[in-house]
Amino acid sequence: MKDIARRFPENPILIPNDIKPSNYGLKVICLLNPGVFTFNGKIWLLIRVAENVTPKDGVISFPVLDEYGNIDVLDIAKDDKDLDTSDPRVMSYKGQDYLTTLSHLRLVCSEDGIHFHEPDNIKTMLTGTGKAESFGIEDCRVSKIEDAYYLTYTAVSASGVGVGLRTSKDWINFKSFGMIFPPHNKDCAIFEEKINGKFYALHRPSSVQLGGNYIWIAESPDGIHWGNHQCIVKTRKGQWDSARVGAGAAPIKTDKGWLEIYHGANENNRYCLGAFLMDIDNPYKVLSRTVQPIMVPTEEYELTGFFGQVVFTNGHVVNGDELTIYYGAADEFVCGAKFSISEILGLLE
Ligand code: MAN
Repeated sequence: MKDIARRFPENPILIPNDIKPSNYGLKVICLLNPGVFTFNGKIWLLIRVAENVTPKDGVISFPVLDEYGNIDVLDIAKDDKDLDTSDPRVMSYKGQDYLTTLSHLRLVCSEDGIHFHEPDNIKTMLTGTGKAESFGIEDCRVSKIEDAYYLTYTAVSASGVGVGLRTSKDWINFKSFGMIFPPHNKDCAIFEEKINGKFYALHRPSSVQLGGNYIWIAESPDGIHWGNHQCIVKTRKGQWDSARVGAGAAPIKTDKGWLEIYHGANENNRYCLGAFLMDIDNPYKVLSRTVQPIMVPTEEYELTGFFGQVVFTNGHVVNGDELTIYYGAADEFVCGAKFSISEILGLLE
């Protein structure tokens, strides 16, 4: 299978040990799926930090935020017959699903795009707040529209998985707009330009019965209230993206149209990346899509980890023809890879 990614030789560029836990008694289990943006002449990652309490013998601990933002821990014996441990990411106990880690978002910055550090003079941690985020916040896309950054992230709680929105102009003050796409929904990326005066966003509602895990598009007068939802990209039977598809970061403006890098997974939960192209004036119209993936998990750090066989991106930097994606590998490490945009455009069919 053709893989056209040029991976950083330094990969993984961040591993769980590189980041201090958010609180005493917690352990960073995974660093993954960073949102990416440029600000003050630097490249920034808004990383998903997934934590748990220090492991205890014989039990699995589920950390959850209470209404004051404090962490409550539910301990369940590993051999409890009501506990289903088949997925290391989410487990069900007596009919209720719990996440095995609690995620928050952390800012790191870099001068060269390879070596990242936590700055000391700004607020670097964004945590779940309120009932809809009690199981944490994850996989943030950062879109810069005019002078504001729009943060769209997965908000998780016992009531479901939806998309939360916060905005900031200076990364010190944040405005929260609550949940903009209710459950079940994730993978929301807002276009970085208005088209004919309207905001556009890709998002991924899911249906367990009729329908599936497909990419949808919506429009909005203000970036907060969304309507005219339409399904534009579906899973493909028997292919690498047969089980679910979801948008990566904000679409890239090219002279051929809006180019979107997306993830697709098959029935074996192998996550690869592909691309599709939307019409420049009417992004509801998909012009073409790659048949083969443009990136496949092949390296040791992509094949083995918290959840193996995963490359997942929700952030990138564009510099002329060069696209640098940052991605989560095996749901545990942060990595980088470069692509040529014209090469990706050449693979669209
Ligand atoms: C899936 C995985 C997890 C994530 C949950 C909730 O199970 O992507 O990593 O925590 O969904 O979003």
